[in-house]
Amino acid sequence: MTPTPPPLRVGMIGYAFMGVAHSHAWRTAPRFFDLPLTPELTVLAGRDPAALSAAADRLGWAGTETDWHRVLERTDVDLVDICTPGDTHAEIAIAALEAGKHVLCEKPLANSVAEAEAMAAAAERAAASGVRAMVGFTYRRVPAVTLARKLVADGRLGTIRHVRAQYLQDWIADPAAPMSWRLQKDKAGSGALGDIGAHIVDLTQFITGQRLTGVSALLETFVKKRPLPASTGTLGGVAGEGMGEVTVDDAAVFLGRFTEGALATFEATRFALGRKNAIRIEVNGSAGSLAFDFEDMNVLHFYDGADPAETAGFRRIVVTEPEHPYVGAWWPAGHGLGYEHGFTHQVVDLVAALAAGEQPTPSFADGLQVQRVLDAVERSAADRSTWTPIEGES
Ligand code: SOE
Repeated sequence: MTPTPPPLRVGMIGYAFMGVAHSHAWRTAPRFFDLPLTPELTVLAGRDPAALSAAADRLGWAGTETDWHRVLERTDVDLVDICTPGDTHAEIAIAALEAGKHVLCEKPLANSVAEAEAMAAAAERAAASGVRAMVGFTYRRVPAVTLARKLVADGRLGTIRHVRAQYLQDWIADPAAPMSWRLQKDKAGSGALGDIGAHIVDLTQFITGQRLTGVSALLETFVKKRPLPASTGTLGGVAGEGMGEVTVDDAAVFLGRFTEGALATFEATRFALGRKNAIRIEVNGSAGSLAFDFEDMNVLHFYDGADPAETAGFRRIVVTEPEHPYVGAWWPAGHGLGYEHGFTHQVVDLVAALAAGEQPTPSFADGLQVQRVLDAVERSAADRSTWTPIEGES
């Protein structure tokens, strides 16, 4: 019998949508992948004792703490997984790193550049003693996305000319949709921009291997007040009575330029009726093109400019074969993966890096760089000096 690899004892803070996704990943990863460390779901933290204990039972956590500071004090915790709203990330992550715990932190890294800088600095200090920090830009680990990056790195696209990225949802398109912490600046930092725009900033940089050098942006809040729901729902409802003020953007649109000169357009909105979780990325290079849509997440479209004109066309690669990234550990060829698998792959890569004593990616420094892009978008949108009105229009 092969011996069980040593444990990686996890303490997780928060158990809403992301907490559920992460719990599933911690439980599932060692059942499908040969991991060098065995994740143990040691302790779950939250403030409401009854709801916490019910969540711990349902999600498979051995113990609970109603104060996150206690998780950091525990000697039976090796890694702290932060699944709380953005306003708590910096405080928890920095304290956890200073307590010698590895950290996995949900995206976006923080609510401001200043917080993200402090987190990246704490991560750098901790790395000197082998303590690691990673930010959870999960969609990098969708096999079709990982394959897209590989095709670019292998030179199959040549020089990148255009990047087109959209993250489209519609869960608040209805003005009667309830208030959520995701719509409050003090909790979330920004709106569609940070919640979903951050993903496409990270994904386009990940796929192209380049970074954004500048942006020009528009932000809009279409619905300024929303009803406070009687109870919290799956997307972080803020319970109360009457109406609450929306203090973040509902939609973000921006242009960008990448380090090697590619032009880019970005769109992040939760008002695209009919689009549920449409992360659409298209990359055009001198030798080929790629197109991906998360609503058809097992597929990557690739156009090879070297194909003879007679048969050239986008080929639809069904990314479900054992040769594709991560896929071989799952089902027989052709059976497909879903939203939750990205989180499992995130655990797989994180555990591998920790066991090897290496820096997992994306690092807090990567998270800080995305935060700087988000900040530049907000500053650009606030500065109307480059807006050029059309004569005769108001
Ligand atoms: C809500 O817009 C949300 O849950 C994001 O917060 C997640 O990061 C994304 O994966 C799905 O949509």
